[in-house]
Amino acid sequence: MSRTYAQRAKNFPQNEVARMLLKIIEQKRTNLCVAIDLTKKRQVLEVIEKVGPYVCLIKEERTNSKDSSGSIKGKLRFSKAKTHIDIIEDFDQGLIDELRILQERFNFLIFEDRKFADIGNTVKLQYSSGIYKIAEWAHITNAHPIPGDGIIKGLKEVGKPLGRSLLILSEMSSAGSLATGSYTEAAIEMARRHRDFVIGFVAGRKLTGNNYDSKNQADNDVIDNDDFIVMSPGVGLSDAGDKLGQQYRSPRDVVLKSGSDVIIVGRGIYGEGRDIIEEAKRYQESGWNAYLERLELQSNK
Ligand code: 6AU
Repeated sequence: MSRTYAQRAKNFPQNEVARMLLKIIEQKRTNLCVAIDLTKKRQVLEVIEKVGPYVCLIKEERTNSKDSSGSIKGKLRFSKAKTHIDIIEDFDQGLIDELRILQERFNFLIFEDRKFADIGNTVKLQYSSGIYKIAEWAHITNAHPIPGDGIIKGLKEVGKPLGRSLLILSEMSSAGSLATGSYTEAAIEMARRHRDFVIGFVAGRKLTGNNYDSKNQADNDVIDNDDFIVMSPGVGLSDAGDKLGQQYRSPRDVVLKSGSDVIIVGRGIYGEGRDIIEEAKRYQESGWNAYLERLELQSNK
């Protein structure tokens, strides 16, 4: 748990997406994933654009350039955009093309939160075909473990040749979730059986891995075969929840106390009346500071 994101890249020799993600997180100093649950193409792109200028300015900052007011702009705000492609009313290939352009410009990965939940043969078709062709453009997607190993095998047949990766939903942030106890344990076991495709979990806390903090560099060079990237939704700084069962915790709680790696934030950033740029900055700082605090705590042990 004490290892930096960059050091952990070696724990994912089979998953380029995991290594890319850890590298982006470290380079841009952000563990924030923005969840874009909006129904119009334009809205989706506007949210990305609003946060995007900070990311662009990081490139300028790297070369030490300044904006017109003479001040160096702040660091990037997100490393990963999370989509729900099937809620977009005016979806077309143009959206995917624009997403790709923004992704290259700002250097983030795309996570399609599809929550697959069917038998292997069906999810294979849902992942590769239909209108959305998710596997063609999403670096990461997710699946419920409820159907058993077949769901991972089916998705893997499509995604692995394309260099994609999968997260398993082993816990949920909503009140009354059934994904607890032995269900969560079984989900972890399932992920362990498919390390060549599964890079982590959607969960509220760290679930696996060696938590040791060795002072011996040789120990730290050993690959931790049980390391998974944990991404936590249900993160909010201003609200305790919504009217439909969502429950929020702070980035500090999620990253420092629960050892999660990525905070997933949606309405906390673009909800009504919010200043998207300011909120993205607030969550990025909060998530990153919690991570630094975690590293500090571990190294003092
Ligand atoms: O910050 P919010 O509440 O506006 O959005 C949270 C996002 C939504 C949910 O579909 C998603 O996180 N989510 C997930 C994911 C990421 O799989 C799992 C879960 O247990 N809870 C949850 O909110 O896009």
